[in-house]
Amino acid sequence: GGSDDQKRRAAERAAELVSSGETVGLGTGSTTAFAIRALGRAVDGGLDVRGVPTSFASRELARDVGIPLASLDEVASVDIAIDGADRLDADLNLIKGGGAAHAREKIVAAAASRFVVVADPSKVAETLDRSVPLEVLPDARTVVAGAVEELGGDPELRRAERKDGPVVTDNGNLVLDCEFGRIADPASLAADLSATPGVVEHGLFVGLADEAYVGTDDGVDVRR
Ligand code: DER
Repeated sequence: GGSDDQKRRAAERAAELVSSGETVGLGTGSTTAFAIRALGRAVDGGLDVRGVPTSFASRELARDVGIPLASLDEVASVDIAIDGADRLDADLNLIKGGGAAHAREKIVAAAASRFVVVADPSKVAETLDRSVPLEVLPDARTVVAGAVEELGGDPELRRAERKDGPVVTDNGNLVLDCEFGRIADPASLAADLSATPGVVEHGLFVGLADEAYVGTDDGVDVRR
């Protein structure tokens, strides 16, 4: 992955977009964490915002840095959402879900008037070519795996690192990482995955991002 400096540059530039009085969607992952920390400093300096976290992790970090929080069910929309990505292509379509938070992330991203992705250059690809995480109802994992194979994918249950057995999401579901190879038509695959019973949410974010801030060694590359 990219360097912390690259991630920090992108994230801090995105955090500057947030104005007083706004509600901001707080994404999940190490890149967005820099934006959350920057917003915490801005709140100390008088910025008046409400943060809507997308995971246990981003809620804990936002609380630590003093950002006033609103829970997802308290807001009908957010003014701006800042979140990372595992991959982004030239059309700003994304693969997300490396942190298994993509179900809430997508709700917040879709509810945002402005969705800004923050990334480092290692995330950028011509076409999306990485496995797609699916959050699945636990009992549906076998039927969903079969449906994924029908779609040409290779599903793998995401194992936990410091826990026996699989990763369990903040919503109590499991994650299948599905390798499809190069994804030439993300919109079509996204539609097929959304139509698969038992899939709570997939990690393809098609047509959601308004802009991407890609941190480089000497600045931020803004893509719209
Ligand atoms: O889970 C996600 O979609 C995250 O945004 C994520 O995978 C990016 O994480 P990173 O900023 O730590 O690479």
